[in-house]
Amino acid sequence: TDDASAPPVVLKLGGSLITDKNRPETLDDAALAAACDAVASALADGAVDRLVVVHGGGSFGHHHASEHGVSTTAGTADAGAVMDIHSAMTELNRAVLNRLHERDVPAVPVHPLSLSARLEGPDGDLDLPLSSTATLLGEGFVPVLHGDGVATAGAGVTVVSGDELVVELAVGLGARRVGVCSTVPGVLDSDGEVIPSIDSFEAVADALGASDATDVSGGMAAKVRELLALDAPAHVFGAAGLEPFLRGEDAGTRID
Ligand code: IP8
Repeated sequence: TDDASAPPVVLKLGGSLITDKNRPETLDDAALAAACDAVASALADGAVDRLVVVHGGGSFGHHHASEHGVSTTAGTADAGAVMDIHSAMTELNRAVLNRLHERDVPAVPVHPLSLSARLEGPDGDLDLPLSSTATLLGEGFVPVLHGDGVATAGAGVTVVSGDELVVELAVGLGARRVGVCSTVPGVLDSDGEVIPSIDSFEAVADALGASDATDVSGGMAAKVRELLALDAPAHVFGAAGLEPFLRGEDAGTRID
């Protein structure tokens, strides 16, 4: 645990998990508290020593983004629109931080809008410098990033999703394990059953209703494809899987 470059665990808390998606800018307090409890106890007893948290937008970011017609590929040149999205997301981020602090987790915010860019336009790669996050980790903090606006060459500001951030962080920091916690208990097959383990996209493409070639619609198929490409094992699980995941056990669907 003294090795400053020890690989971290990267955990995404889905926006749908920690907010009430039916009410604008409303937390799901019970779900957020339970997630923060699991994080705090895993850190306190050493089950996890280095952790980066990412959270999505849920009922905070998404309605502002869609009101202004902003998405991961459609940008805005309107500073007011950028502020609506960013302010809602920093408000959610503050709520997450507060609840972690209440449990003595040394969480600090890292805001992607101030850090990141799409240098080649909306379809290009995300540039996410990681020196601040890596140094914070080395100093014993738990960086907490979030879906946000992101400067995008030729398009103003687009949205960066929590899922994109998870992939960048996992690759850039050489994550040990990646966890994606949402309201679904895992990747589901066409009968609604959790698929325990996925090691190739072809094996599950039919079950996910996705064509191997094109998947612009995103959703779970795109997520699975990106998580498969990582070196680190990834798990997709629901609230009940968070504690086992943080303890190093399999939870939900293992993607590796
Ligand atoms: O909920 C996007 O993050 P996501 C957040 O992870 C915004 O897709 C700014 C709409």
